[in-house]
Amino acid sequence: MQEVDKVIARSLSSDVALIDQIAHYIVHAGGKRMRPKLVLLFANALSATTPARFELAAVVEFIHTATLLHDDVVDESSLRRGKPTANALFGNAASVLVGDFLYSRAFQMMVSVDRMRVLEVLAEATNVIAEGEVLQLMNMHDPDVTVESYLKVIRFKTAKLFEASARLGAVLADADRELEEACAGYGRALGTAFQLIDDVLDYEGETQQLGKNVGDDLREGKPTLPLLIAMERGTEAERALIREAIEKGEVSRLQEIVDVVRRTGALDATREAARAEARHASECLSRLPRNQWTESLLEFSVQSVERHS
Ligand code: GRG
Repeated sequence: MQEVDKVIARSLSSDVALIDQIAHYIVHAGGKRMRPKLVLLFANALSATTPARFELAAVVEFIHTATLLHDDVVDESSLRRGKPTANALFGNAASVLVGDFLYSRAFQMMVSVDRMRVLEVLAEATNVIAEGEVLQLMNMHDPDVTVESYLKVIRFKTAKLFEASARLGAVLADADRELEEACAGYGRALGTAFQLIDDVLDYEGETQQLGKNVGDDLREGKPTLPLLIAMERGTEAERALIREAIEKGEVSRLQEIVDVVRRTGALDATREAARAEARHASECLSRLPRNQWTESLLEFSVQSVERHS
Protein backbone atom coordinates (compact mmCIF):
# COMPACT_ATOMS: atom_id res chain seq x y z
CA MET A 1 0.00 0.00 0.00
CA GLN A 2 3.01 2.31 0.49
CA GLU A 3 3.87 1.71 -3.17
CA VAL A 4 0.28 2.52 -4.10
CA ASP A 5 0.50 5.77 -2.13
CA LYS A 6 3.63 6.68 -4.11
CA VAL A 7 1.79 6.09 -7.39
CA ILE A 8 -1.14 8.15 -6.10
CA ALA A 9 1.14 11.06 -5.11
CA ARG A 10 2.95 10.97 -8.47
CA SER A 11 -0.25 10.74 -10.49
CA LEU A 12 -2.22 13.47 -8.72
CA SER A 13 -0.10 16.34 -9.86
CA SER A 14 -1.54 19.05 -12.06
CA ASP A 15 -0.36 22.55 -12.91
CA VAL A 16 -3.87 23.76 -12.29
CA ALA A 17 -3.82 24.86 -8.65
CA LEU A 18 -7.49 24.15 -7.86
CA ILE A 19 -7.18 20.57 -9.17
CA ASP A 20 -4.12 20.03 -7.02
CA GLN A 21 -5.87 21.43 -3.96
CA ILE A 22 -9.16 19.53 -4.24
CA ALA A 23 -7.65 16.27 -5.50
CA HIS A 24 -5.22 16.22 -2.56
CA TYR A 25 -7.99 17.09 -0.12
CA ILE A 26 -10.21 14.24 -1.21
CA VAL A 27 -7.57 11.57 -1.85
CA HIS A 28 -5.96 12.19 1.53
CA ALA A 29 -9.21 12.55 3.48
CA GLY A 30 -8.82 9.22 5.28
CA GLY A 31 -10.53 6.70 3.01
CA LYS A 32 -10.09 3.01 3.83
CA ARG A 33 -8.51 2.16 0.44
CA MET A 34 -10.50 -1.08 0.28
CA ARG A 35 -10.54 -1.36 -3.49
CA PRO A 36 -6.75 -1.00 -3.97
CA LYS A 37 -6.26 -3.56 -1.21
CA LEU A 38 -8.40 -5.99 -3.18
CA VAL A 39 -6.30 -5.51 -6.33
CA LEU A 40 -3.11 -6.21 -4.37
CA LEU A 41 -4.48 -9.15 -2.38
CA PHE A 42 -5.75 -10.94 -5.49
CA ALA A 43 -2.63 -10.17 -7.54
CA ASN A 44 -0.41 -11.44 -4.71
CA ALA A 45 -2.60 -14.47 -4.02
CA LEU A 46 -2.10 -15.50 -7.65
CA SER A 47 1.62 -14.58 -7.68
CA ALA A 48 1.30 -11.63 -10.06
CA THR A 49 4.11 -9.46 -8.74
CA THR A 50 4.29 -7.00 -11.64
CA PRO A 51 4.53 -3.28 -10.65
CA ALA A 52 1.38 -2.79 -12.77
CA ARG A 53 -0.56 -3.96 -9.69
CA PHE A 54 0.37 -0.73 -7.87
CA GLU A 55 -0.72 1.34 -10.88
CA LEU A 56 -4.08 -0.46 -11.09
CA ALA A 57 -4.61 -0.22 -7.34
CA ALA A 58 -4.21 3.56 -7.66
CA VAL A 59 -6.52 3.56 -10.69
CA VAL A 60 -9.42 1.97 -8.78
CA GLU A 61 -8.92 4.41 -5.90
CA PHE A 62 -9.05 7.34 -8.35
CA ILE A 63 -12.23 6.00 -9.94
CA HIS A 64 -13.74 5.46 -6.47
CA THR A 65 -12.77 9.01 -5.47
CA ALA A 66 -14.26 10.46 -8.65
CA THR A 67 -17.55 8.69 -7.92
CA LEU A 68 -17.55 10.06 -4.35
CA LEU A 69 -17.01 13.61 -5.60
CA HIS A 70 -19.90 13.26 -8.02
CA ASP A 71 -22.11 11.40 -5.55
CA ASP A 72 -21.76 14.04 -2.84
CA VAL A 73 -22.86 16.70 -5.33
CA VAL A 74 -25.84 14.63 -6.49
CA ASP A 75 -26.86 13.85 -2.90
CA GLU A 76 -26.04 17.36 -1.61
CA SER A 77 -24.01 15.72 1.19
CA SER A 78 -22.14 17.91 3.61
CA LEU A 79 -20.14 15.38 5.61
CA ARG A 80 -17.97 12.43 4.57
CA ARG A 81 -15.24 10.63 6.51
CA GLY A 82 -15.96 13.02 9.39
CA LYS A 83 -14.94 16.04 7.31
CA PRO A 84 -16.80 18.57 5.20
CA THR A 85 -17.32 17.22 1.68
CA ALA A 86 -15.46 18.80 -1.23
CA ASN A 87 -18.72 20.27 -2.54
CA ALA A 88 -19.37 21.89 0.86
CA LEU A 89 -15.90 23.43 0.84
CA PHE A 90 -15.22 24.20 -2.80
CA GLY A 91 -18.67 24.17 -4.44
CA ASN A 92 -20.48 21.82 -6.81
CA ALA A 93 -18.85 22.88 -10.06
CA ALA A 94 -15.29 22.44 -8.77
CA SER A 95 -16.18 19.06 -7.25
CA VAL A 96 -17.72 17.67 -10.43
CA LEU A 97 -14.85 18.92 -12.56
CA VAL A 98 -12.12 17.57 -10.28
CA GLY A 99 -14.04 14.27 -10.31
CA ASP A 100 -13.74 14.39 -14.10
CA PHE A 101 -10.00 15.04 -13.76
CA LEU A 102 -9.49 12.01 -11.49
CA TYR A 103 -11.66 9.81 -13.69
CA SER A 104 -9.81 10.73 -16.89
CA ARG A 105 -6.41 10.51 -15.15
CA ALA A 106 -7.38 6.97 -14.14
CA PHE A 107 -7.95 6.15 -17.81
CA GLN A 108 -4.53 7.58 -18.75
CA MET A 109 -2.96 5.35 -16.11
CA MET A 110 -4.78 2.19 -17.13
CA VAL A 111 -3.80 2.69 -20.77
CA SER A 112 -0.17 2.82 -19.61
CA VAL A 113 -0.53 -0.79 -18.35
CA ASP A 114 -1.03 -1.73 -22.00
CA ARG A 115 -3.46 -4.64 -21.59
CA MET A 116 -6.73 -4.66 -23.49
CA ARG A 117 -8.49 -6.83 -20.85
CA VAL A 118 -7.76 -4.20 -18.17
CA LEU A 119 -9.41 -1.55 -20.34
CA GLU A 120 -12.38 -3.81 -21.00
CA VAL A 121 -12.89 -4.50 -17.30
CA LEU A 122 -12.69 -0.88 -16.21
CA ALA A 123 -14.64 0.57 -19.13
CA GLU A 124 -17.48 -1.85 -18.35
CA ALA A 125 -17.28 -1.25 -14.60
CA THR A 126 -17.44 2.54 -14.80
CA ASN A 127 -20.34 2.38 -17.23
CA VAL A 128 -22.28 0.03 -14.93
CA ILE A 129 -21.58 2.28 -11.90
CA ALA A 130 -23.10 5.23 -13.76
CA GLU A 131 -26.10 3.07 -14.74
CA GLY A 132 -26.54 2.11 -11.10
CA GLU A 133 -26.65 5.74 -10.05
CA VAL A 134 -29.26 6.57 -12.67
CA LEU A 135 -31.33 3.55 -11.64
CA GLN A 136 -31.10 4.73 -8.03
CA LEU A 137 -32.28 8.17 -9.14
CA MET A 138 -35.31 6.55 -10.78
CA ASN A 139 -36.06 4.64 -7.55
CA MET A 140 -35.83 7.75 -5.38
CA HIS A 141 -39.05 8.66 -3.51
CA ASP A 142 -40.66 5.41 -4.68
CA PRO A 143 -41.83 3.23 -1.76
CA ASP A 144 -42.94 0.49 -4.19
CA VAL A 145 -39.39 -0.36 -5.26
CA THR A 146 -38.81 -4.13 -5.20
CA VAL A 147 -36.00 -5.85 -3.33
CA GLU A 148 -34.70 -7.04 -6.74
CA SER A 149 -34.48 -3.48 -8.01
CA TYR A 150 -32.72 -2.36 -4.80
CA LEU A 151 -30.22 -5.23 -5.13
CA LYS A 152 -29.56 -4.31 -8.75
CA VAL A 153 -28.76 -0.73 -7.71
CA ILE A 154 -26.25 -1.81 -5.08
CA ARG A 155 -24.63 -4.42 -7.33
CA PHE A 156 -24.18 -1.73 -9.96
CA LYS A 157 -23.26 1.37 -7.96
CA THR A 158 -21.06 -0.26 -5.29
CA ALA A 159 -20.32 -3.94 -5.90
CA LYS A 160 -19.19 -3.40 -9.50
CA LEU A 161 -15.99 -1.58 -8.54
CA PHE A 162 -15.18 -4.20 -5.88
CA GLU A 163 -15.77 -6.86 -8.53
CA ALA A 164 -13.53 -5.09 -11.05
CA SER A 165 -10.78 -4.61 -8.44
CA ALA A 166 -10.72 -8.31 -7.58
CA ARG A 167 -10.91 -9.28 -11.25
CA LEU A 168 -7.93 -7.05 -12.12
CA GLY A 169 -5.72 -9.05 -9.76
CA ALA A 170 -6.68 -12.17 -11.72
CA VAL A 171 -6.14 -10.43 -15.06
CA LEU A 172 -2.61 -9.44 -14.02
CA ALA A 173 -1.95 -13.09 -13.12
CA ASP A 174 -3.20 -14.23 -16.56
CA ALA A 175 -5.69 -16.43 -14.75
CA ASP A 176 -8.04 -18.56 -16.85
CA ARG A 177 -11.64 -17.37 -17.18
CA GLU A 178 -12.97 -19.68 -14.45
CA LEU A 179 -10.47 -18.41 -11.89
CA GLU A 180 -11.08 -14.82 -12.98
CA GLU A 181 -14.82 -15.34 -12.42
CA ALA A 182 -14.17 -16.75 -8.93
CA CYS A 183 -12.17 -13.63 -8.03
CA ALA A 184 -14.84 -11.39 -9.54
CA GLY A 185 -17.51 -13.33 -7.61
CA TYR A 186 -15.69 -12.64 -4.36
CA GLY A 187 -15.51 -8.91 -5.15
CA ARG A 188 -19.16 -8.72 -6.15
CA ALA A 189 -20.33 -10.49 -2.98
CA LEU A 190 -18.02 -8.45 -0.73
CA GLY A 191 -19.17 -5.20 -2.34
CA THR A 192 -22.82 -6.17 -1.95
CA ALA A 193 -22.27 -7.07 1.72
CA PHE A 194 -20.43 -3.78 2.21
CA GLN A 195 -23.29 -1.69 0.79
CA LEU A 196 -25.92 -3.63 2.77
CA ILE A 197 -24.02 -2.74 5.95
CA ASP A 198 -23.69 0.87 4.77
CA ASP A 199 -27.48 0.94 4.51
CA VAL A 200 -27.84 -0.54 7.99
CA LEU A 201 -25.46 2.02 9.48
CA ASP A 202 -27.53 4.86 8.07
CA TYR A 203 -30.21 3.87 10.63
CA GLU A 204 -28.07 2.35 13.33
CA GLY A 205 -24.88 4.36 13.59
CA GLU A 206 -23.94 7.58 15.30
CA THR A 207 -23.01 10.51 13.07
CA GLN A 208 -19.73 10.98 14.89
CA GLN A 209 -18.62 7.36 14.56
CA LEU A 210 -19.94 7.09 11.02
CA GLY A 211 -18.29 10.24 9.70
CA LYS A 212 -21.45 11.09 7.79
CA ASN A 213 -24.94 12.19 8.72
CA VAL A 214 -27.28 9.52 10.06
CA GLY A 215 -30.66 9.49 8.26
CA ASP A 216 -29.19 10.81 4.99
CA ASP A 217 -30.79 7.98 2.99
CA LEU A 218 -34.26 8.81 4.24
CA ARG A 219 -33.68 12.52 3.69
CA GLU A 220 -33.00 11.69 0.03
CA GLY A 221 -36.04 9.41 -0.17
CA LYS A 222 -33.88 6.31 -0.79
CA PRO A 223 -35.85 3.08 -0.38
CA THR A 224 -33.07 0.90 1.07
CA LEU A 225 -33.47 -2.68 2.32
CA PRO A 226 -34.01 -1.81 6.02
CA LEU A 227 -37.01 0.32 5.00
CA LEU A 228 -38.36 -2.24 2.51
CA ILE A 229 -38.25 -4.97 5.16
CA ALA A 230 -39.74 -2.70 7.85
CA MET A 231 -42.65 -1.85 5.51
CA GLU A 232 -43.25 -5.52 4.82
CA ARG A 233 -43.23 -6.47 8.50
CA GLY A 234 -44.77 -3.38 10.11
CA THR A 235 -48.39 -2.56 10.94
CA GLU A 236 -50.60 -0.65 8.49
CA ALA A 237 -49.86 2.62 10.32
CA GLU A 238 -46.09 1.98 10.37
CA ARG A 239 -46.14 1.15 6.66
CA ALA A 240 -47.97 4.40 5.95
CA LEU A 241 -45.45 6.36 8.03
CA ILE A 242 -42.48 4.95 6.09
CA ARG A 243 -44.20 5.27 2.70
CA GLU A 244 -44.86 8.94 3.31
CA ALA A 245 -41.31 9.57 4.52
CA ILE A 246 -39.85 7.96 1.38
CA GLU A 247 -42.22 9.87 -0.89
CA LYS A 248 -41.46 13.22 0.75
CA GLY A 249 -37.86 12.66 1.89
CA GLU A 250 -39.17 13.64 5.31
CA VAL A 251 -36.90 13.20 8.36
CA SER A 252 -38.96 15.04 10.98
CA ARG A 253 -40.21 11.63 12.22
CA LEU A 254 -36.83 9.93 11.79
CA GLN A 255 -36.72 8.65 15.38
CA GLU A 256 -40.13 6.96 15.02
CA ILE A 257 -39.01 5.37 11.76
CA VAL A 258 -35.75 4.17 13.32
CA ASP A 259 -37.84 2.60 16.12
CA VAL A 260 -40.02 0.76 13.58
CA VAL A 261 -36.98 -0.37 11.62
CA ARG A 262 -35.42 -1.75 14.82
CA ARG A 263 -38.60 -3.27 16.28
CA THR A 264 -39.41 -5.18 13.09
CA GLY A 265 -35.92 -6.69 13.04
CA ALA A 266 -35.22 -5.08 9.65
CA LEU A 267 -31.66 -4.13 10.58
CA ASP A 268 -30.87 -7.65 11.77
CA ALA A 269 -32.40 -9.09 8.59
CA THR A 270 -30.31 -6.75 6.43
CA ARG A 271 -27.18 -7.67 8.40
CA GLU A 272 -28.06 -11.33 7.87
CA ALA A 273 -28.34 -10.73 4.12
CA ALA A 274 -24.87 -9.13 4.27
CA ARG A 275 -23.49 -12.13 6.17
CA ALA A 276 -24.86 -14.46 3.48
CA GLU A 277 -23.03 -12.40 0.83
CA ALA A 278 -19.83 -12.49 2.90
CA ARG A 279 -20.15 -16.29 3.18
CA HIS A 280 -20.55 -16.49 -0.59
CA ALA A 281 -17.43 -14.34 -0.99
CA SER A 282 -15.41 -16.71 1.18
CA GLU A 283 -16.71 -19.72 -0.79
CA CYS A 284 -15.38 -18.16 -4.00
CA LEU A 285 -11.91 -18.29 -2.45
CA SER A 286 -11.92 -22.10 -2.48
CA ARG A 287 -10.83 -21.95 -6.13
CA LEU A 288 -7.68 -20.00 -5.21
CA PRO A 289 -4.46 -21.38 -3.71
CA ARG A 290 -4.33 -21.17 0.10
CA ASN A 291 -1.73 -18.66 1.21
CA GLN A 292 -1.37 -15.60 3.46
CA TRP A 293 -3.13 -13.44 0.87
CA THR A 294 -6.23 -15.62 0.62
CA GLU A 295 -6.26 -15.80 4.43
CA SER A 296 -6.36 -11.98 4.48
CA LEU A 297 -9.18 -12.03 1.94
CA LEU A 298 -11.10 -14.38 4.19
CA GLU A 299 -10.61 -12.02 7.12
CA PHE A 300 -11.57 -9.06 4.91
CA SER A 301 -14.96 -10.63 4.14
CA VAL A 302 -15.69 -11.18 7.85
CA GLN A 303 -14.62 -7.64 8.81
CA SER A 304 -16.76 -6.04 6.11
CA VAL A 305 -19.98 -7.21 7.78
CA GLU A 306 -18.97 -6.72 11.39
CA ARG A 307 -17.96 -3.07 10.94
CA HIS A 308 -19.69 -0.20 12.74
CA SER A 309 -18.37 2.76 10.72
C1 GRG B 1 -17.45 8.96 -12.26
C2 GRG B 1 -17.71 6.56 -13.08
C3 GRG B 1 -18.30 7.77 -12.47
C4 GRG B 1 -19.61 7.70 -12.12
C5 GRG B 1 -20.37 8.73 -11.45
C6 GRG B 1 -22.11 9.43 -8.82
C7 GRG B 1 -21.72 8.15 -9.46
C8 GRG B 1 -21.65 8.11 -10.95
C9 GRG B 1 -21.45 7.04 -8.76
C10 GRG B 1 -21.48 6.99 -7.27
C11 GRG B 1 -21.27 5.59 -6.78
C12 GRG B 1 -21.14 5.55 -5.27
C13 GRG B 1 -20.55 6.68 -4.54
C14 GRG B 1 -21.54 4.46 -4.61
C15 GRG B 1 -21.42 4.33 -3.14
C16 GRG B 1 -20.22 3.47 -2.81
C17 GRG B 1 -19.79 3.56 -1.38
C18 GRG B 1 -20.41 2.65 -0.38
C19 GRG B 1 -18.85 4.43 -1.05
C20 GRG B 1 -18.19 4.50 0.26
O1 GRG B 1 -17.07 3.66 0.14
P1 GRG B 1 -15.96 3.56 1.30
O2 GRG B 1 -16.62 3.43 2.62
O3 GRG B 1 -15.26 4.97 1.18
O4 GRG B 1 -15.01 2.49 0.88
P2 GRG B 1 -13.89 5.45 1.84
O5 GRG B 1 -14.26 6.72 2.55
O6 GRG B 1 -13.37 4.40 2.78
O7 GRG B 1 -12.97 5.68 0.68
